Amino acid sequence: MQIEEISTIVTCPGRNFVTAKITCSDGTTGIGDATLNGREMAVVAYLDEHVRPALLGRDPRRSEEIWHYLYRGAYWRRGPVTMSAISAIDTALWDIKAKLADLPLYELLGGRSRDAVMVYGHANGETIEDTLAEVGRYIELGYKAIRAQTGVPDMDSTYGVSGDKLYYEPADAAIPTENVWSTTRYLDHIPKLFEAIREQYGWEHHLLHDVHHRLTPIETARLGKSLETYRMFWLEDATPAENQEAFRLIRQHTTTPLAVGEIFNTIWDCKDLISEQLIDYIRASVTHAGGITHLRRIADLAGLYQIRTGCHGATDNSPVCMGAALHFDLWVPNFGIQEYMRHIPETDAVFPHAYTFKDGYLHPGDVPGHGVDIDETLAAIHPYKPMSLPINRLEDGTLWHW
Ligand code: GCO
Ligand code: MG
Repeated sequence: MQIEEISTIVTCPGRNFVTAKITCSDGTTGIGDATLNGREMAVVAYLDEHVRPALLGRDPRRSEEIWHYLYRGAYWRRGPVTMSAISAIDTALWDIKAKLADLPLYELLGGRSRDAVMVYGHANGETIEDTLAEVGRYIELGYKAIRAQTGVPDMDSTYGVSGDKLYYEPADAAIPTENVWSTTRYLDHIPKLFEAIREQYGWEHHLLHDVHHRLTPIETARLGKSLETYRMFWLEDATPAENQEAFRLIRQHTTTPLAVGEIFNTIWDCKDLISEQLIDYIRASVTHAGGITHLRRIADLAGLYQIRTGCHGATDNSPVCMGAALHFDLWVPNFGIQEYMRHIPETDAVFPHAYTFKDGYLHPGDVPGHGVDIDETLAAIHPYKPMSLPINRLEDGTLWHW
């Protein structure tokens, strides 16, 4: 058996998605998500120009060897473009492997370790009152865990706050939108949000918050301390993680659990954070951290240190990523939580899938493979639209972290 064709499908049913599709000589197909928000076409070129020619004719069952062939074979290791391409190929190969075995993917990983996967949804609003109402909506939908974001007074825009409540999409223009940021206003405001949520809804639900890389380490320490009384499930990406040592300082000051890693590509990006126990949840995803083959390696390393998984699951992770992630989550022994930002109905129509939501949990379904398909005819009627993520400036115009 050999790889007969590898194609890339770019579609924009509301937002851009890149999907790699592998067809084998026996007719079996598998797909993987290759979406890199705002840099989609770079991954398409990587797949079409460099990966496809090198893989045609190879045995699709040798997914481990192919992973190393692509990782080492480029000489230029790591980076989001390379790793998104490798991830897509790896996911498609696992999809194929599971279809050949006629089993749901989670069975190949070692079978299920739990009944279903706890997910968190995104409640957000312009004001604390708006966010409170949204938290109530998620509770009614059955969610056990809710991420809460709110607008900050006298700041025109805040990360995580959107007009369209159930579907959040930050990539909003071809040339990056410019936002303005004030750490002082933000730090004064956020504890009030969680105080209000606990006051109104009590202590039954897990609460999460994403800072989106905007604070310094000592500011993070302060925020973590001020949120301790509200028993957060996690505080996410509070400071940029290129400098992993920064987290030592945060750890010395607060017991609020920390989550990092949605932009990480490899085990090397999280090695020190994990081995020094500087975080509690690792956010790496199937799509950006090397597919199933590499993500399970990261999870196993994390397991040695009682760090649990909390995979990135924003709208830019396509339903193909979500399906694969849910098989991974159902298996992974040190599972923590899965992010679940709902896709709009147009996206769901292009990607028919077996996963289902019930009472705050997702289940990947039991069909062979990862259970997600792509309707190529429907995909073709939604052509690619150039879109970028915003940038962020301080009030004096200094470029900051978005
Ligand atoms: C999250 C993320 C996203 C990112 C997005 C960028 O926690 O879900 O921070 O909202 O901003 O994935 O492409
Ligand atoms: Mg995030």
